[in-house]
Amino acid sequence: MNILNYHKTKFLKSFSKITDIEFQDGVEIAFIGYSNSGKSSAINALTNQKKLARFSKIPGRTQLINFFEVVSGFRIVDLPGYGYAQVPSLIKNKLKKIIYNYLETRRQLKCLVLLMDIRHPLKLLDEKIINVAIHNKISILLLLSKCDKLKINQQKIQFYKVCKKLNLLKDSFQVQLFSSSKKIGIKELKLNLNQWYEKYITLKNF
Ligand SMILES: Nc1nc2c(ncn2[C@@H]2O[C@H](COP(=O)(O)OP(=O)(O)OP(=O)(O)O)[C@@H](O)[C@H]2O)c(=O)[nH]1
Ligand SMILES: [Mg+2]
Repeated sequence: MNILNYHKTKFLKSFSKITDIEFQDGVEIAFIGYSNSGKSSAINALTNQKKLARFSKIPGRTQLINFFEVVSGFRIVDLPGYGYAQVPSLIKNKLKKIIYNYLETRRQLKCLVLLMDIRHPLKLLDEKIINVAIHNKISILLLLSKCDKLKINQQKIQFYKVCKKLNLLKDSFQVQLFSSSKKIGIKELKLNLNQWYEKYITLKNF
């Protein structure tokens, strides 16, 4: 297996409009989820860099589509979060449009890493995103984020609850526990990303 050095990931550029994105070759994996679910922190944990993706206690921190390059032709994308009540509705609608536009039109997007706070998984907008991804044939990995906030037995209960609910969607998803602050699930995340990368390299899909 081709081992990727995630710690060598570099920031490329940010865009506010899909049509402005200048990267055409290669494939992308995007981190998506409710605002404050821990997307930017997860990218920092994955790459073992403290400030690669900007994170914040204030929800709505990420308002652009941020591109990072793991290796030539393989990018990680940090998307703005959706659905936070305290973000003004004008901005919320703008962000929503950017996210859906990106999901529906970006042919380089092959996989989504969907982060859901383990205490509130599969909320309405998460289910909508899952359906859009299924419709557009984008693979999904679900991370139950901030799992350090729950005791181990509670983590298991949440994990099985999510798996059971997902079974009803009759599609196969991978689900894993994740914590950026306690470094839980990072090895598994890397393995999953490696597999996707290998798959697209082998298919010479770009
Ligand atoms: N306890 C705990 N807190 C976390 C974890 N990951 C992120 N946080 C905290 O959650 C808050 C939001 O993290 P971000 O990474 O900025 O979240 P985001 O999903 O990128 O947010 P937006 O950019 O607003 O969409 C920050 O205060 C982080 O420190 C985690 O694994 N455990
Ligand atoms: Mg963010």
